[in-house]
Amino acid sequence: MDHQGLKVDVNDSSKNSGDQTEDSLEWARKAYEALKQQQQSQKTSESLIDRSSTDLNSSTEDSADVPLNQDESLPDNEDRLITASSQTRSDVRESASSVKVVDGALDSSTESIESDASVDEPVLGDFDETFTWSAEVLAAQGKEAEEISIDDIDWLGRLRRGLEKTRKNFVAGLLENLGDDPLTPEILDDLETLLLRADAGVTATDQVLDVLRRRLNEEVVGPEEGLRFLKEQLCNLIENPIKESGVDALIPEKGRLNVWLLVGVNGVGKTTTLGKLANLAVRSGYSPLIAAADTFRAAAIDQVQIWGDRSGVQVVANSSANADPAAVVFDAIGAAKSKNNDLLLVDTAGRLQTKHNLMEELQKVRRIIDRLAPEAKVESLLVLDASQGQNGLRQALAFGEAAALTGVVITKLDGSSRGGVALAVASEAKLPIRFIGAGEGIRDLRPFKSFEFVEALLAKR
Ligand SMILES: Nc1nc2c(ncn2[C@@H]2O[C@H](COP(=O)(O)OP(=O)(O)OP(=O)(O)O)[C@@H](O)[C@H]2O)c(=O)[nH]1
Ligand SMILES: [Mg+2]
Repeated sequence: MDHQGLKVDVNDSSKNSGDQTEDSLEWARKAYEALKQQQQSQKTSESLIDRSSTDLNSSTEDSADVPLNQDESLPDNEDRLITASSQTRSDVRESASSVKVVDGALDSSTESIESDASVDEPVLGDFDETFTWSAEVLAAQGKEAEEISIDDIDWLGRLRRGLEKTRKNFVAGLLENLGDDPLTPEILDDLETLLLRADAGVTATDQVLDVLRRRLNEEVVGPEEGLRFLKEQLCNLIENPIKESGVDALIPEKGRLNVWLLVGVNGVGKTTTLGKLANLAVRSGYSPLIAAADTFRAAAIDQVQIWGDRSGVQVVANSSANADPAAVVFDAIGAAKSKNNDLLLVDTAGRLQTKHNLMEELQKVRRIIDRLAPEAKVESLLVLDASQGQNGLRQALAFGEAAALTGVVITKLDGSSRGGVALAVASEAKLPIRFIGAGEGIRDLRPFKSFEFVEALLAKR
């Protein structure tokens, strides 16, 4: 983990903790003020846009709810979402009212798109403990107080809330044991139990404990340093597969077609993740297209269509009974090429690894993509329900062969006490975690950052 850019070193042991708290608070206050101003100027510019669009086209009714890329002026816009470029409100509006592709047929009506994405639009909350914690996490990643966005703060709050259950079991026990005294071998034994209980898996737990025990053999380790060192170890472990992949964050490559397949067992959140990704992509200035390749359940197409509509993203589907998923993907690639979409999100049917024919179906989809779009950048993302913990992971690993997995999306971190499964994903599946979902809302998904995850997992307060 690179901490060189630290603006506020929350772990600087040369400072006494009173100074640190003051520094962090001061930084947080500055950030809060900057965000307040940002929100204010955004409101003003929004009302200006609204007024001018009403003047220009008073009959346009479908645009009011379309997500707006909030802070185009922000320098860290690219970091905030999954991309570099920004999108104007009118771009989004255009895509929202453009041609829809359903059942392989073109429907050029500009019917009103029901978009409720803005229901989740983050607003600046109070200057409270959640805010100061989130600000601290951002500061520790080297951000300037003026650089952060409401989105950043909002997400960290969601992430921390999402990990509450895991934390309650894990951190409460850990801190109770740690107390004010230096680490002891007994405390490490307890930590081992806690990690296993949080579903971190045997491999990851052994790895972390080995390093901690070795350190403890060499010197006395105080509780603060113990916690810092533990966080560092957990971060390193999760980062390993990400580093090995050579790609820090999964971002669609501009100027070429990216195909992201979402695969996994039944009900883990594939379709929901696809809907959230489509929204994130639109907000990030991409032009996504959705392939409804879950032809197994009749209702699946409707579900995908609703998600597509929420972000104004077109859906390619074939509603005839027993439609071949590979044929849907075939049509979708054709549509994406002709319309210059840069990201094709493919929803697939949930399946168990024991269903041989379904696994073959997945391979067929993969072959079609490779044949039809050899130039495309293909990602095969395994969607994993955190609440299923290790069991889910084991089941899911069997996907590896058929789907040539390149990464993992962890969903349902909210409400799960098994957030530690992220560690098992890294150490056992050796796959990079790319996104995490912590809620059912359209914005409850973000690119995975190990530092933020570990901080949220081990947040003291
Ligand atoms: N709490 C919570 N619920 C989620 C999350 N992601 C998905 N869900 C819920 O999980 C349920 C299943 O989600 P789907 O997206 O339909 O799952 P799927 O993998 O597509 O399911 P199949 O297509 O039937 O295999 C829905 O009720 C979602 O709202 C999450 O991050 N948090
Ligand atoms: Mg689904």
